[in-house]
Amino acid sequence: MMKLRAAVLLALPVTASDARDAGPAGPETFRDPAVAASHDGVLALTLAAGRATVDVAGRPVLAAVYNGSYVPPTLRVHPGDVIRLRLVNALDETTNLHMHGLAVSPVANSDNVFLHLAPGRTQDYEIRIPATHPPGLYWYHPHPHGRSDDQVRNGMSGALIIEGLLDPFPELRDVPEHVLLLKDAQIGDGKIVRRGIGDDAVRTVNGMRNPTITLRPGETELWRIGNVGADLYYVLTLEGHRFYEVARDGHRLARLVPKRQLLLEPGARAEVLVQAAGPGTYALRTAGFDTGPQGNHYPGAVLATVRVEGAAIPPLTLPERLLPVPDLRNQVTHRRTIVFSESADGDTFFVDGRTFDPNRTDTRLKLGAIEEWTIRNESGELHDFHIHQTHFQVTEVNGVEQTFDGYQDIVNVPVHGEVKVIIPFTDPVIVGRFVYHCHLLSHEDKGMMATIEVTP
Ligand SMILES: [Cu+2]
Repeated sequence: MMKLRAAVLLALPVTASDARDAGPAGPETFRDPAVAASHDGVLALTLAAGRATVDVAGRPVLAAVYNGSYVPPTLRVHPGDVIRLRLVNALDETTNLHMHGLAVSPVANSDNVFLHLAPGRTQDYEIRIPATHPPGLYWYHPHPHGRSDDQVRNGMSGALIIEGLLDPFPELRDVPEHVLLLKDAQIGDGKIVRRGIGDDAVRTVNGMRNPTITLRPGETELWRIGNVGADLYYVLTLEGHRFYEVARDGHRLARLVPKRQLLLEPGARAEVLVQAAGPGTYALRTAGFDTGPQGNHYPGAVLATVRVEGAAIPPLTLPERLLPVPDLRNQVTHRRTIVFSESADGDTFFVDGRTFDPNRTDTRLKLGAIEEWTIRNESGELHDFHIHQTHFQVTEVNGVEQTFDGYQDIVNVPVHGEVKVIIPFTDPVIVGRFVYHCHLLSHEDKGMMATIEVTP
């Protein structure tokens, strides 16, 4: 055990200029998304996809959303629960539903992205969460090839939490928590519009622009932060503070990793402990970002203002170690290489030289395989690799061995570079056919997705 609180105060003294840099405080007080929680092992709910005028950054915007809200309910379930979700398609286009990051069945009316709902149709999904499922932050969003980007950009994405992340740690299990869903909106004439990636994007947290989050000096909170937008990267900093990363992409790390900066690729999540410094005002920012010579660059923004005030709370002593996570190196049964590339005009995107075809099976393997995939990016812009139904261990980035702290389900693939990941296809629940793709959804929609079949 070590006292991290002292490190926060001593290493990062808060100055007057920090407070000035925070920018104008948002008029809104931070609010968590609404919650739909399971009872007696069942979460039953209806999500209606349709166009509605919703509140985005404090103004009315016409958007395609779930249940008339830019930020739909956070689904909270326990391992072993079942989600019975009725999806109503009141849009004038096809949609469907994906549970990002869940290790659940990809067939029938479970997490099956090949299932599509025509306009006017209703589909009952049943998602059985295994009793051994890792606790943490996941998310849900539509996944109809060709329309995923537009639907998620409109606001069709929400959080899903499997309870129990901090349960093994008595000193942490009762810390207050918040869900911070990062979305970016391009707004014109009172509706969501499409511009170049990142151009004039309004960055929001739970649909609010620069809301104020208030903590007491020394108070510790768990922030579950999800990048649930379609295409933008977030690089988060909180003035005068570090993030203590507990989990990445819904997978608890083996240790609490202190970070001054959190990179959240499209689709990625980080669950972090934040321990408030002394009284003051601190900006939660995302930095400007450049995705490469063939890519996009866009400015940063203040996402939220953290106000620390009131009576001080004796800071918790944060544990250094969490629980061991099995290292998959030395267990690899097979190796393969996946190539991301794109056409010179940047309008068509390929996996292994082909665009997505739902009727073709690109990769076949047997349950029990633990594979090392080299994912190579032959284009001049970033892509982020994601595979459904399972997590992976990142072992190398551009030939540099990576520290092993835990698993993830999203990894950035550097421009003209490569990453190595080890993917376990060992959970019998994932038998079936599913997909892997770039999670910049505009790239996925333009072809950068492939199919995989796991057979018993
Ligand atoms: Cu991409």
